[in-house]
Amino acid sequence: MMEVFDEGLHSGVNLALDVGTVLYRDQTGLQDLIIFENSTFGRVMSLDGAVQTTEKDEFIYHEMFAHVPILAHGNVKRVLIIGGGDGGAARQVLKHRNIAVTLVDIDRSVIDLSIKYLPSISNGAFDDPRLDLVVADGCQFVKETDQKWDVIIIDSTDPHGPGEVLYTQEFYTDCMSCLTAGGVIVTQNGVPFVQAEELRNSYDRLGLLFQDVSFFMATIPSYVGGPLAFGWATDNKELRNLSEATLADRFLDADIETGYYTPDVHKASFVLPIYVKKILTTIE
Ligand code: AG3
Repeated sequence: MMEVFDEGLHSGVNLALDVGTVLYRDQTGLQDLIIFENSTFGRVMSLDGAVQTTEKDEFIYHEMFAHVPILAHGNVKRVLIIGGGDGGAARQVLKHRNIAVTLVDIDRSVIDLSIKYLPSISNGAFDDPRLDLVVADGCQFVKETDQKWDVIIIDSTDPHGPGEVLYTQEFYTDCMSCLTAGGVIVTQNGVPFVQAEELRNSYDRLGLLFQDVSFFMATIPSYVGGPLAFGWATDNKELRNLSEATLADRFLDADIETGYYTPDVHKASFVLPIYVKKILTTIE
């Protein structure tokens, strides 16, 4: 009998994945980490029982996380990634010339094991001289730093365990204070169909701080329950309403290869269906 990985992240709906070879399974000291082979997704990494990333579909998540804010902003020099120890977001950011990245992850083991067992995801990002790696608590880091960034990517786990603090008002406020004028914060905000409360909480909390707060979505097959929402927070309202032609010019100029992102996918990703809009507007 083949072993089955049962995700157990949400109540009432479960992702079950066939487990082939198990490459790593242990406690990192902070989280329960497993990396295994699956015939559809390739190598899969899970933390505390929740799928974080897979070899085959990581490009969707990481491309949208990086290229949407960078190309919307248009003049990004510095990007801060909180979490993202697999290096996937960093790899996408570093596809852009002249951008420096600071990556802050709390768990050194996630970085080391991702480099070892999921090398295609970072694909050398950790050796890039433009990347500054900091192994630290992201919350403390944004509270204490006096540096500023144009884009902050909060590539967190879901709001349980060590990732929970990365959804608080205090953390968002500290992030805001290390953003350059007109900068953008993007967040991993869960799958709205099964994580409505998380979406609403981030919307309300970010809404207290920024002029323009919204979400864009993408379907990542290994995240069960429908499309995932990425949070969008900035004081520059124009960034969400750029023409497709402007985005297309920037994309062409960036000269990067993608497997999901295109300027029209970018535009369309901000169109929210009614069930998601209702989560954001319903008064309880
Ligand atoms: N961070 C997002 C994990 C989302 C997990 N949610 C889920 N399985 N529904 C992953 C880190 C990738 N760099």
